[in-house]
Amino acid sequence: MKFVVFSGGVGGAKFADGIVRAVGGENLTVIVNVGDDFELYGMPISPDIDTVVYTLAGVANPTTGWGLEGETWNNFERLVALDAKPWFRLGDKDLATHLLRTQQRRSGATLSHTTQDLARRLGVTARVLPITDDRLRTMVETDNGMLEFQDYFVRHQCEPKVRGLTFIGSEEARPNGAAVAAIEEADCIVFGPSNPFLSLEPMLAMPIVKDALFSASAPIIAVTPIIAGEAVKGPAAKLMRELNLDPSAVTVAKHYSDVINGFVLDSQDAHLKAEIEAMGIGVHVTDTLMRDRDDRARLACEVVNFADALRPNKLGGCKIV
Ligand code: FO1
Repeated sequence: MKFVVFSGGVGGAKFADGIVRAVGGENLTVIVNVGDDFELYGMPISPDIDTVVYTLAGVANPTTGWGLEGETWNNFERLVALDAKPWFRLGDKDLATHLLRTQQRRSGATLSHTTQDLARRLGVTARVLPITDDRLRTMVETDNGMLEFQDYFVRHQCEPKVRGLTFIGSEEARPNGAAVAAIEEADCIVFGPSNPFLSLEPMLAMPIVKDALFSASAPIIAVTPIIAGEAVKGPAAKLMRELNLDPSAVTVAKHYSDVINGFVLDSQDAHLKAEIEAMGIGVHVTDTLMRDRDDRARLACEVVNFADALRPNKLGGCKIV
């Protein structure tokens, strides 16, 4: 069984962790957004990659979802004391990841290599692949002008009104060959409950990735990141309103409708099922909120069984380990 999960940060990472428990890490490839990546103090930072790796390693910060558990902030507080006005919180432990990656990248290693290396050091069994080793950057067009993603998301706390999104490099960047092969060979592809516009769209905006999804033989299932008109985490609903879209699961399904066969809808939105089915998309209704690790595994297992129902050749279901 070969599973592929497309992930941004926290939501997709938690779902991928559930898939590991449902089918085993050796059967999972997580393809991760790099549109949020940027440089800080000369160090390359890959927030979504780190969130996925830390979550799969069981060491993610349970409160924030990003960064490491048991973190201390001496370095950040020192920068404050030096009046360096830091705005992006790199914890003391997390800093080790960035130092290591900076050293490796300066020696010529690709982001794929540094990601694989970090995952191995942390004992992650799933394969974690950045969507590309080339430059792909999300730019947010706002009332305050064009902002780099982390400038919008962290420095400005998603407050500026969004007018549009641009993914620099989406046309030119070469997708990760292993990611394209994983899509082609997959038995099941899932778009995790990440922000469809900020986290998944940078990857889907890459023509070769979209083409690979169009020709994939596996069912493609999206898990809703919107419940009862609100995002589980982050600015997805606010962003949708600012882009004049109705912040609902139907809008998410419509957004993905050219590629997906299945949609996982939250029980609170069960009344929207028929509207999504009318787009020719199969719908599974369940509790999609992942409060703890058991929720992640239960949701993942339901998605595996839903995928099986959508496939002509059955995978044989799922048992949580
Ligand atoms: N998000 C914040 O809201 N504030 C932060 O200071 C912050 C620091 C940070 C450090 C390392 C890391 O891997 C992620 C971090 N994030 C922070 C999360 C991250 O910037 C966003 O959640 C993602 O880019 C969106 O998926």
